Amino acid sequence: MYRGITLSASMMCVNWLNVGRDLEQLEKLDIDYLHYDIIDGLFAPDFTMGSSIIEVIQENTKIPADFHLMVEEPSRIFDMFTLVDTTFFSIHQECSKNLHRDLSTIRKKSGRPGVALSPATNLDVLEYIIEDLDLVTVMTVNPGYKGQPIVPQVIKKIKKLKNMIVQLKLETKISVDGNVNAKTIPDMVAAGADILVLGSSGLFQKNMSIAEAGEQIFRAIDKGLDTSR
Ligand code: S6P
Ligand code: MG
Repeated sequence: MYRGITLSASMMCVNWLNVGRDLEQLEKLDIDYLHYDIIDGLFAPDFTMGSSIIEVIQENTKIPADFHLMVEEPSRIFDMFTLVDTTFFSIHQECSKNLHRDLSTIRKKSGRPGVALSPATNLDVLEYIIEDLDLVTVMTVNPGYKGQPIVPQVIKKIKKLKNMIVQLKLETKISVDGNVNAKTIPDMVAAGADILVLGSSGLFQKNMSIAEAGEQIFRAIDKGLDTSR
């Protein structure tokens, strides 16, 4: 946590030949969460991590999990996961036929339910569900790949969502996912982002250590918080 902003490292962006070293550096930087992207090749292209990979990482760290399922009918695979009271668990609104039921199941399994929204999905879909959420994951790129440019309209979406949460007097957190880096963080944070999912453009940059990238990110958060006042 840096000045009230939660930091979640996107594990699909680690250096797979040096995962242990990356984990050590993430722990040194006091990263709050590890973000695990699970993709089914249907809702979003490509494949990422399955249970065997996630388990190896979890056996080697105490950093809590922030799951992001980009999976059609996600309840089919809920049993794959062990959830505890710190676990963020986001499923896509676009993927669930019974969103309220799925979120209730996540809560019953002790997780912290979240809804993820692709860039083009309207915030209206949250109207009858937002009270049940611990977080909303606002996708700032289209789901599927690392290294994509931000969809610029999402900044006004974050602002609108923040207003909705404030008006309803809720504690729901806003997580932003995709192209979160020194350039984009000031606007995201000023718009109301609480959780930053940090990937290849932010924390896992080529030619820069995780510690150095972390410093850049802290300065960008300062910039965003100082302009929002
Ligand atoms: C994308 C996924 C994300 C990415 C991350 C990439 O489908 O949900 O979590 O891993 O956002 O970060 P970057 O900086 O490469 O866009
Ligand atoms: Mg993600």
